[in-house]
Amino acid sequence: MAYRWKNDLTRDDVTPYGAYMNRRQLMAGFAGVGLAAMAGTKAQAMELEANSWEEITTYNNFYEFGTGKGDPAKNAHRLTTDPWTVTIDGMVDRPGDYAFDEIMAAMTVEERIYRFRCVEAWSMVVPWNGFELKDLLDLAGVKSGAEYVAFETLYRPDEMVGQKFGALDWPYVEGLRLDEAMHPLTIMATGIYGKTIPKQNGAPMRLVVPWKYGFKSIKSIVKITLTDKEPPTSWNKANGREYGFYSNVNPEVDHPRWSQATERKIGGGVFAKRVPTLMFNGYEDEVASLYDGMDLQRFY
Ligand SMILES: Nc1nc2c(c(=O)[nH]1)N[C@H]1C(S)=C(S)[C@@H](COP(=O)(O)O)O[C@H]1N2
Ligand SMILES: [Mo]
Repeated sequence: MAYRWKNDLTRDDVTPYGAYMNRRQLMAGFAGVGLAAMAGTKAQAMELEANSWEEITTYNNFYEFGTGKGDPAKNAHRLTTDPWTVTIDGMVDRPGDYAFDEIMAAMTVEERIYRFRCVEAWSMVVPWNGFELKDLLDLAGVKSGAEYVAFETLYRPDEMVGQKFGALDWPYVEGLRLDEAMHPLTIMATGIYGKTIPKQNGAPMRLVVPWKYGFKSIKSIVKITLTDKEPPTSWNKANGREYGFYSNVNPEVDHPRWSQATERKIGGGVFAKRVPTLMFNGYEDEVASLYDGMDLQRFY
């Protein structure tokens, strides 16, 4: 069953690139006329527009292919994604190597249009295609006593040119609490705009946790481990004071070096101004209860 949530982003919010450009030109035409009048409803509507294919696939963070925003689009073509195997191990009933094709045959892929908020304070809206992580974990069978899920990206420096440099400790690793991993909003994305997910976006399979900062959404996953201990995570290892395990989007908890109260929407055009960041990135109704009683300043 498709999970229903209070979603304000529909297929109608996904604007084809051409129409999007026309609209930007149209907005530019208005610029001198009635800025104040435009500020209300129209600016609000713009906020919900999905980003273009171009924006989503050329402005990336994927340090395995370089640290520049344009590096992944330039370098990721070297990555071999077929064949692809995902090892699922640890506290599961059916540990083993799962072929990507075998996983896909067992999963139901659907579209999820989600806000995506990087800890660097930029954001996009992405029409993902994917399946619920819960369904994959059920395939392997989570044993009682498991409390966390650890994820690992491929380590293959021949193809991932950034891995020749020490920008991060390789392989990239991430983790979730089991209840976060089982939440119906948490997906494994295998596509964007109904097409196979591009390599720079984490082919063939990457995590998407829409209420957390983007770095939690680990790309090109080759290993998933169920464990009873909080697993190490790449950015926390790199700088634990700045990046915590939870990393829930929270406008009230600033990064030590910048405010998280607002964000810059990629491709905002002439009206590009920072917009307020939403608690749990706008998914508060769905996920706040996961953190009942937790001090969100302390567990950042
Ligand atoms: N393996 C891996 N996963 C990663 C990253 C990375 O460098 N390596 N960058 C993260 C960060 S910081 C962000 S913001 C998102 C970017 O996803 P996108 O390029 O699809 O927008 O991927 C995340 N997943
Ligand atoms: Mo990020």
